[in-house]
Amino acid sequence: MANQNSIQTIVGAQEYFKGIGRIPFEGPETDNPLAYRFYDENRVVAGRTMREHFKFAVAYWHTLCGTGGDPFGAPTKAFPWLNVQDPVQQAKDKMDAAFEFITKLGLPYYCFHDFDLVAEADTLAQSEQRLQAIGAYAREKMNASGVRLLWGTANLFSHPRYMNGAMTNPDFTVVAHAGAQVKMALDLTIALGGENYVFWGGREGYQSLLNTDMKRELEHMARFLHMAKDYARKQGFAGTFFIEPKPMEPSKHQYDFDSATVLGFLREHGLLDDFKLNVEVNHATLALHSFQHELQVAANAGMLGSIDANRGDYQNGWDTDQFPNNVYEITEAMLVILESGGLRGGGINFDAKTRRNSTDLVDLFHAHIGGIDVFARALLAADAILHHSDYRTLRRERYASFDKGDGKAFESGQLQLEDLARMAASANGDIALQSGKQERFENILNRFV
Ligand code: XUL
Ligand code: CO
Repeated sequence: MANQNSIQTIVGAQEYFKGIGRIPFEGPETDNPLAYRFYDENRVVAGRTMREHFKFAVAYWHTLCGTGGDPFGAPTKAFPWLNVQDPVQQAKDKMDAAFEFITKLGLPYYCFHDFDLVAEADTLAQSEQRLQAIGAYAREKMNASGVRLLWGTANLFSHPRYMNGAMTNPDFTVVAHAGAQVKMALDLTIALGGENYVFWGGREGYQSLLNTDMKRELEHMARFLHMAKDYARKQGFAGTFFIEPKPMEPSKHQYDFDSATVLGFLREHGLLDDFKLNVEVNHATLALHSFQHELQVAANAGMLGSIDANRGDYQNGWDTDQFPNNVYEITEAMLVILESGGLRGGGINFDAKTRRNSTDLVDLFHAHIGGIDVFARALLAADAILHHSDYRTLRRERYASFDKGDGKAFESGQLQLEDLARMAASANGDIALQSGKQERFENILNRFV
């Protein structure tokens, strides 16, 4: 990855993060706040380097575009790359800042929505011209830095035209417009060698069922996804499509509620071969699941594609998108990821924002360094739990009665319900209680975290 010299070639006309160089790995004992303590990109854990395990990505929307406005107040962050008003020049300045930032962190990937890169224009044709201009610039930056595109997506939720949905809008003219936008976003993603493409349905859902034909809207969504997939495949896109589940916000109820709901939808509509899941921490908790649960549901189906990394807040019930800092929560996640053989096609995208009052540019570094180190630490802990503790043995032992005899016959489908009745009758209610040992399992986690 880029050393100090190559960083100089990537910094644009203006250096935005002055005084900050390539973030080094210095180990757990360092006092340097701008160093990694656990993320040593070349360190091999469970057969892969940390860099390969995670495929960390910077999220363009929060990190380059999120200036801290909220429903109660104005933006707080004066990002210098937003100073120029001309949309294409502003987009180029922003991209200079993005690549300087990603390269200084030493991360391999980024992710974007179409109109994070450059402001949407008044017409589709003008928007397409702008996207092509910034796409060409991105290509140069990617070649110079070696940074790659983990996934692209289209913003189908911000513009007022999408207030009643995009793919699921009751008005066909809006659905068609969404189609044009997705086509452009796919073209751009493919042109930039994007490895995956994401659908997150912020407005694909409803506020009231009284005015909603849910069945029809879901069928429209499936039809739309098939069209997008067919188009991309025709253009030679070999990557994976991800659906990102979320239960609510901004819609009261979103159709992609959680992993189980999305899996059912993909299966019902014949989309399992091309799509996988992009699971986000704070979306899992909004669905009243743990992150680990959502990952496990996806992994069970071989559908764990990618992760949007962040965290929620225990004291409130919305999508706070904070940077991950809970090693215990992420260790539980890394257990699922390691045991299921890793993410399928995707990586770890920091879909997270610094707080509104974190107004220094260096705060963006602190946030990412912290999140990256949490994942690295969690990987080390999870690997140790799997290989240097009796965690797996203890869990397997709980199911030992299915490894032989009648239990094995049950598992392999050789028994009828009448057989269970006969076996239970001969046991005559003689059932020894088997402890679940939850606290012992929790102690193993704590020992390695
Ligand atoms: C919103 C969210 C999105 C998607 C991409 O909660 O997570 O940023 O990740 O559209
Ligand atoms: Co997300």
